[in-house]
Amino acid sequence: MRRFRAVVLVLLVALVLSAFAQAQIPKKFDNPKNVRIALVREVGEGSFFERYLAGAQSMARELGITLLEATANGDMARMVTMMENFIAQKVDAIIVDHGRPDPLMPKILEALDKGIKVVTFDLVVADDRVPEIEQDDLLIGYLISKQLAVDFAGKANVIYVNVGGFAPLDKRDRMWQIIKWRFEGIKEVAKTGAVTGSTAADTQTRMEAVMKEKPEANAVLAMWDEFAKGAVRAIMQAGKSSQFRVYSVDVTTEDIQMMIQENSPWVATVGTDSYAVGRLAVRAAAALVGGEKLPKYLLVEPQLVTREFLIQNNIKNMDDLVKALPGLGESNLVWPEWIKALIEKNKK
Ligand code: SR1
Repeated sequence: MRRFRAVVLVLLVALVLSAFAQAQIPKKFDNPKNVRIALVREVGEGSFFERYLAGAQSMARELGITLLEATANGDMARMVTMMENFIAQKVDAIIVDHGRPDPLMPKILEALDKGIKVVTFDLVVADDRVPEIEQDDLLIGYLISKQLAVDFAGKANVIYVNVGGFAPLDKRDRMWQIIKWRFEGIKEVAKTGAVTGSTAADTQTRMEAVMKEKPEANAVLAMWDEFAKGAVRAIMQAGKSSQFRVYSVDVTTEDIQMMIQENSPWVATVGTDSYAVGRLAVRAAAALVGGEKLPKYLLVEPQLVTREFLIQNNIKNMDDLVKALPGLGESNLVWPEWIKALIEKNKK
């Protein structure tokens, strides 16, 4: 009996010690304000990226760390300079957000060499030390392209709005190519799109011209919500809502409001909540600084959202949508015990 009690006691102590060890906040976070994480972004325009940044800032606030943010507005040379500046400042981690691998890779390697942790969002990096966050863009491309093909029973004349050179857009494009191969009556009658800094307005102008050139078009597939906004405005202003159905990627409150408005041709979108993605990016960077080993691929699962679903469920904004589709809420990726403990500690 005495032996049994001793064994139970040892087990209990081990259990308590292991829980304590798991939740032990790394020394580096004794004064979390001294942990500096840089967020270097290629693109900042539009409601997706505004919401993403708000999410990143909220996570930094909860962790009590310092978030330094810089946006290159599409200028790759500027993005490289921003990386150099943050490396020179000896930040603890850098989140590299979009951008091209060729110019950025040397700077990523330099950062790693100097002990700076690196995580990317929407940038493919051939280095096992660098976790990549993405919204599972192959799945996004598949879900939205398939929705279009099935809704149109395999026959549509599609204006495709997308551009190459951005990792998420390239991945989505792969799936569109497969859907066209599978459904031969799905025709791409025109392709347009550019990322300009005023992408929605410029897409609207492009779309006005394409609609005149291709009067047979009856669908739009837009691989970014900024593209979709421009296309929807052009269609509605031309009074052609009944001729078109618009399919897109991303979802924000602004998108929801455009989808539910009367006569909106915007019928479906596939996306995640970029607020949760921004939070994940900062959490992942902090976890690396705290010594965690993360998986190479951190995929946030996207969801299909239709106009019909929004209207039926009286959804008017992202808060309503997350309540109706909880899978869109906080990501369950990268939650080591000590991060939870740090957040709790900061609440006191
Ligand atoms: C210019 S790239 C735009 C895309 O980046 C993010 O992946 C968003 O989903 C957006 O569609």
